[in-house]
Amino acid sequence: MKFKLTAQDKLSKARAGEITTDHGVIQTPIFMPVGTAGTVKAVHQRELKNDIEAQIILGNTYHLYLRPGLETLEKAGGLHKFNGWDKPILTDSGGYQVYSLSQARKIKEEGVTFRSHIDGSKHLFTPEAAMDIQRVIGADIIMAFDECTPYPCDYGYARRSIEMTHRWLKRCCDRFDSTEPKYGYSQTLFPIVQGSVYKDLRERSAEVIASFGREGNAIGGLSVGEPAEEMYAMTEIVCNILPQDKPRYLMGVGTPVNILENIALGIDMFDCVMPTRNARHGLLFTKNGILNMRNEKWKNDFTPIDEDSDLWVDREHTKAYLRHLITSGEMLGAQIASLHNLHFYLWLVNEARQHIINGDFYSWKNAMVTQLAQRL
Ligand code: PRF
Repeated sequence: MKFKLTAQDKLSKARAGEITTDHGVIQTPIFMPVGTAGTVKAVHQRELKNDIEAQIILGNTYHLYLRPGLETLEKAGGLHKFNGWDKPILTDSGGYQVYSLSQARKIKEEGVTFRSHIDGSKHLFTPEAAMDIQRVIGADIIMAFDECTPYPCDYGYARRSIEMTHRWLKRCCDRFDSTEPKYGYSQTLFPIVQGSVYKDLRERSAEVIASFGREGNAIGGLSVGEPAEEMYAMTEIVCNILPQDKPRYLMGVGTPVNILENIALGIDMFDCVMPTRNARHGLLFTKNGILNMRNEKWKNDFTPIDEDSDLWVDREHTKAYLRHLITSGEMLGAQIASLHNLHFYLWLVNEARQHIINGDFYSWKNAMVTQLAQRL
């Protein structure tokens, strides 16, 4: 993997760059659609590629390990071959999904034991297992096995937790560096900064993470219920410590406004289920705020879904039709809304990139944040 900084904003810490992987180039800042189980829910790979020009998608170790399982993924030749997506993929390590989805989990120094949310079967994830599994899945960028602390989290727990996450990182690196990729292209490992909402813990974690000298770094444990101002404060502290010349990935963030504010603080990569999950609930992101397609007011509105958009479904179909699909629980409603929302997120980060390159990011960002906060 290579990272090249293309431009840096003068009035903020925003950067534009380019990550090069063996599956192609990613222009940053970037948003990565979440493809938990090897599919971005309700969106076909061909739509991701041709209609919204997604550059990288995310997969989840936890889900893929449980289903279809490693034997199938290895026989397929890895996730790219299995799902037919030939551009970059990033996998999360399971160090978050285990906490949010599985039952009866126990966190110990060795790793985390948990029960599958699918069939209740018992499993153990260790840092070594998370590396081995991600070698089999074959993502271009793989994530370290960490503990994402809940919010709120008392100081003592958060302090002990980062120390364990750092020890786990050492084990991840040892395993990763002593094993080879399985499918002939290279993989890289990103470590994850934790530390809850405590300034000194975030500083310590960022210093330790940076000292590992990996090709990119991530920030976890944010957007877990803390006020946005606390999230921004933590991002700012951590970005001041993480190296300038490597990509920074803020995990699981967030709303369009969260993304713009964090780009301004120096974040290059984002992922979040929000555009796809909200789409399935009938919520559409637009430049002028959120539209609830379940609202009665769209019942006979025969204007296009989004007149500002250059996405074909936004022009081809009316609000009244999409409202009908969504309120009737039709699958096509979820498909159209998901494509719309992902297109909007990718438009937003690409606009941010162009404004960083043109040198007017800061004023554009402030105007856009105001516009996005409108209530429709
Ligand atoms: N750790 C990992 N994945 C994550 C997170 C984390 O802290 C978050 C927190 N927002 C989302 N996804 N491994």
